[in-house]
Parts: sequence; structure tokens; C-alpha cells
Amino acid sequence: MTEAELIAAYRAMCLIRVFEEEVLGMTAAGLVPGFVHPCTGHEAVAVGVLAHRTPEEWVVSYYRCHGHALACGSDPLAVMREILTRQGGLCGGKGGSMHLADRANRFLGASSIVAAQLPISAGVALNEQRAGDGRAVVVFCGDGALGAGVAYETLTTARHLRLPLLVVCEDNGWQDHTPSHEVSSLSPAELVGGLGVGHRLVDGNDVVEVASAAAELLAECRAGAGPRVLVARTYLRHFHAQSGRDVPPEYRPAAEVDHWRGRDPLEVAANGLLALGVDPAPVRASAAEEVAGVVADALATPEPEPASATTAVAVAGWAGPA
Ligand SMILES: Cc1ncc(C[n+]2csc(CCOP(=O)(O)OP(=O)(O)O)c2C)c(N)n1
Ligand SMILES: [Mg+2]
Repeated sequence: MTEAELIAAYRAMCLIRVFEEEVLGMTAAGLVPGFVHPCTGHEAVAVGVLAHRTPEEWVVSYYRCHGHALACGSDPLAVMREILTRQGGLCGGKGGSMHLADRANRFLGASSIVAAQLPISAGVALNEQRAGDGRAVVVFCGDGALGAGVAYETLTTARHLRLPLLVVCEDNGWQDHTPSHEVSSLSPAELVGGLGVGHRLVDGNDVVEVASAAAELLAECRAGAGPRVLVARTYLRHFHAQSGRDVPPEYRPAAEVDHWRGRDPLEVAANGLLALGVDPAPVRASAAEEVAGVVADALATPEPEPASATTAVAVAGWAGPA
């Protein structure tokens, strides 16, 4: 990464972090309908991978999707309005936190059903392969999702058809309230390796390492080598579906939390900037200032008119179920 690229990546990561912290604060205040799955700690994965997708390439996500949408280029105000279910939200304020989608930025959508995004993304990759334009598709998933039956089917089918699909596994070591090692004795990399799918294991808290591996894997996908998996080892700073700013202390071992707090992706990137002689503080401050404006605007936006409930929920021309 060049200095300018690292500054841009650091700013994007800061924006996601502050955005998520604001969302958690508003969740605690009862302002956010439904569940919120924060991505604090995962920022380097979203920003590093999406630094290398082209604007025409589709991205598919899961419920922990705010950072993915923002890193795809979605307007932070439209994302915040969607999470708060307000007018002008990405989906008209009808989808909420877990169902962000932004066609203009080729963010196909997020699924709240664990692993459901994987076969969907394989279908998109099949479409891209048939179009023959050399585009790849990026899909994000958790480490638990790779244990689902559809993950096996997606990877084996994608390998057989040589689909241009980059699966990005955000391996945070947890699956809801259960540590991953209590669910499977195979790591994501072992599981994927066993299926014969090419993969890379990276430090998901180092945006430079993530970006460089993603660039290589995306190039392989575009060149017709078949699917690839990027396993990014990381950690969630908050917890699964948190309803306030503070992590309940009984939830995670303190030593584990401390270990990962010492490996914060924002600090890793900030240290990289300092090593280049760049002060990260104003970069972070400008991201925070932007988010403060977004929060104020979104909170001042009214909820959708009830009459809009039936608009834009079906493909134009579709007459409804027979
Ligand atoms: C099909 C299905 N089963 C169960 C759930 C409940 N659930 C939501 S998230 C989750 C854990 C997923 O863990 P992982 O894939 O590691 O993603 P993470 O939440 O850690 O990002 C479960 C079991 C669900 N949403 N969908
Ligand atoms: Mg997980």
C-alpha cells in the first residue's frame, strides 16, 4: 500500500468503528429497531478486501454488514438512516440493520440466515462467469458459517465449475455465544483445504496484509482459476448482537479480550502511519466528525410514510404470487 492508500484505509476503518460505536449507543438508548450485529474489530477485513474489488464487482454479505456496505462506498447517511429505519435509508428504511443492500455500489445485500449468502454469491459468480467480463464476486461470511451444509455445497460446486468467487471468512473464533473450538475441531483453513479450494490465512487485523492477499486471490479468481477463500483471523470487540455500548463482563474471558485489545486493527494501521511519519490523529478526527454529522442528520429524519410500505418491495411488473 502507498502512503495515500494507507491513509484512506485508516480513515475508512475509523469511520466504520465510530459509526458502529454510535449505532451501539443508539441501540442502548432504544432508538434502533431489531438486532444489531456490530463489526467492531473486523474493520481491516472489510476495508482491506474491498480496496481491491473493482466498482463493477458484486459484494454479498451477512448480518454483520454495516462495515461491508460502508467499505463498498455506500453513503454513510443512507446506511445510518436504514439502520434507524428512516426515510432515505438505503432500502427506504424497510430493511434495517441486518438487511442492507445498495445496488448502485454493487452491494447485493446481506442475509440474516447463517451461510445463506454463500450459495447466492455462487449464483452471481456463475452469472459473471457466463458474461465473460473477467469479474469476480466477493462474499463475506463468519467462521461458523463455513460449518453449514450450504458452505460445503457452495465450495464444492464453485470448485467444480471454477466460479470466480472470493469467499472472505471473518474468523473471529466465536459463533453467537459459543466459542468455535467447541463446535468444530477443524479450523476454517483446514476445512477449506480439505475441499481442495485454494486459500490464504492472514492476520485479519492488519489491513495491509489483508489487502495484499485479497489482491492476489481476486486476480486468481478473475483469471479463471476458480474460487478462493481468504481466512482472516480477527476478533469482535463487542459481542454477537449487542444491545448497548458495554460488553457484558460475564460473556468472554477477560484474558482473551485483553489479548485482542492489544491487537486492534485501528492501532495496527495507526502504527503503520506513524512509521511513515504521518500523524493518524487528524485522520481519525475527521472520520469522527463526519459520523457525528451523519448521526445528527439521521436522527432528524422522519420514519417512512406508512403508504410506502407496499412500494419497492417487488420487481417492477411482477403481479405478486399466483
Ligand atoms: C440458519 C441459521 N441458523 C442459526 C442462526 C442463529 N445464528 C445467528 S449468528 C450465528 C453464529 C454464526 O457464527 P459465525 O458464522 O462465526 O459468524 P459471526 O456471528 O461470528 O460473525 C447463529 C448460530 C441463523 N441466523 N441462521
Ligand atoms: Mg464467528
